[in-house]
Amino acid sequence: MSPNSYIYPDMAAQVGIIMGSTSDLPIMQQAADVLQELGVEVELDVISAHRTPKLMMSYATGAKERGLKVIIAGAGGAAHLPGMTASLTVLPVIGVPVKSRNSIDGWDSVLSILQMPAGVPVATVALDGARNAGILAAQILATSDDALSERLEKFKSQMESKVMDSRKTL
Ligand code: RP5
Repeated sequence: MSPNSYIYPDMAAQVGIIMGSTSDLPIMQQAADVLQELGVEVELDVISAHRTPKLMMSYATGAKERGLKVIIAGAGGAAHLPGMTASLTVLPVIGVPVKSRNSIDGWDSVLSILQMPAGVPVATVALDGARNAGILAAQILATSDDALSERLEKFKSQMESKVMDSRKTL
């Protein structure tokens, strides 16, 4: 398959989750898991800004046309995938800095994703914060999806109940 004509099978996905390497998967899976809990269709792929730049370009430029609404991009070290993806699409991009094996201490991943130039925003979550990236993606989608908004309300009240219950165990 040519990297310039990459065809994704999951035409129903609303959120595209991409990561620089399979080594990011244990973290990035958490975004997919929470989105699935919330009933949001996702697609998951490995796309490297440095090792497969043409694939990144074709993914990012075709994402909106394929029906994606939000992209979550995770990478570590010199983490250029989220920012470069954001430069190629008008879809909102949520960046997940990963504390990867080539990361010095995590700050390199955080700052590479966070410190974007004016005009090209990436909504950056905490180091290894893929679960929050998934929740934020759902919240973005929920601005035009009442059923999802309802599910998010439930999700939040379950979190509240858990904390309230934990107070009783102290
Ligand atoms: C980044 O380099 C990837 O996103 C990953 O976090 C890190 C290490 O990649 P591998 O050497 O494990 O493939 O580009």
